[in-house]
Amino acid sequence: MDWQASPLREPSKAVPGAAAATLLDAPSLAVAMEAAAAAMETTLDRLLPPPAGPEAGLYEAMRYASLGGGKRLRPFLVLASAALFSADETGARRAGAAIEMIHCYSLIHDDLPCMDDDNLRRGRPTVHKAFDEATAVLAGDGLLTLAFEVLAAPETDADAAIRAALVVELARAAGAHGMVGGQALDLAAECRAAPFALPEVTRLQQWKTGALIAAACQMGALLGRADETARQALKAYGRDLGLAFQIADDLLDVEGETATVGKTVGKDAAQGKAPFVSLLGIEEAHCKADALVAEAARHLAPFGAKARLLGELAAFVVNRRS
Ligand code: GRG
Repeated sequence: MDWQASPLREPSKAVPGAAAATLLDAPSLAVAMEAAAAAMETTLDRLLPPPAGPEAGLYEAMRYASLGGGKRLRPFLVLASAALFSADETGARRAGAAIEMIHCYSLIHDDLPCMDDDNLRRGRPTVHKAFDEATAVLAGDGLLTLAFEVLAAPETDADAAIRAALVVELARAAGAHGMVGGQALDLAAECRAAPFALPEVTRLQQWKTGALIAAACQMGALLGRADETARQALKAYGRDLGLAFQIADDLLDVEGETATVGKTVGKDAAQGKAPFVSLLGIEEAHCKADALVAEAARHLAPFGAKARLLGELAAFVVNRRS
């Protein structure tokens, strides 16, 4: 197909390290996140199939779900982690786009009537509302598989062993012992008479949302050929960040407003979800999220000033309003 011939096969034109240094030099986290989001929009636009042919509805739905919205948190983590090691920016963008595709697929499927049955996502009708259920399922499937095609292409990294490691990292984080497993635990929790206790809830959330966030940091480290010590430090940072993110998400469901958050709030709490808030209470949940942010920042110490943005991102994640 033509669209594959160019975006997926295009040779890297980036000067290794050049743009990566620009991201770390951004005057503020907001500027850096905006730049990363703009880069991601362009990369996703080029990697996603243009709507054409009798199957155009599928491609439109994949593009609708992936373009023009979201904080692009996971790609930002790939780009900022890769930049710590001055990794080639083209590879980091492609890896960032791949993880965002997985994230967008999970949102499409999570919103389906057989899962959370939501009408609003990123301030717009969910994919099954804007299209139909079958198209939404297929759009999620299409994004899931395209993500791995992008990672496995030589343009992502010249070294096949690195590409294979990226594929394994993302597959583990997204699969049955990661995001999909976490979603299954979430569904199982709904059918139980007794609610999950804190250790079970923590494992559920580490799998459901934490795994992908941690994988984003690891993918940056892989692209940057980070040594074991640096990889472990980023792993610990990603783990704490992922959990802090989920606690903040629970708090947003209780404290946020639908118009700002861009999805229906209050629903989880009404259904006995928002588990961290249910188990800890609002005040304790805030304290736990703040403690995790401080811990996440401590793991970045070996990287010095270069990790400033990642430290600020942890604080952003718990203070965000959407
Ligand atoms: C259905 C396979 C499958 C998995 C679903 C991650 C997940 C598992 C569902 C997402 C549902 C959800 C709202 C989870 C809470 C945490 C979360 C992932 C919030 C959305 O992530 P943000 O805030 O969203 O990064 P944006 O829109 O900014 O990208």
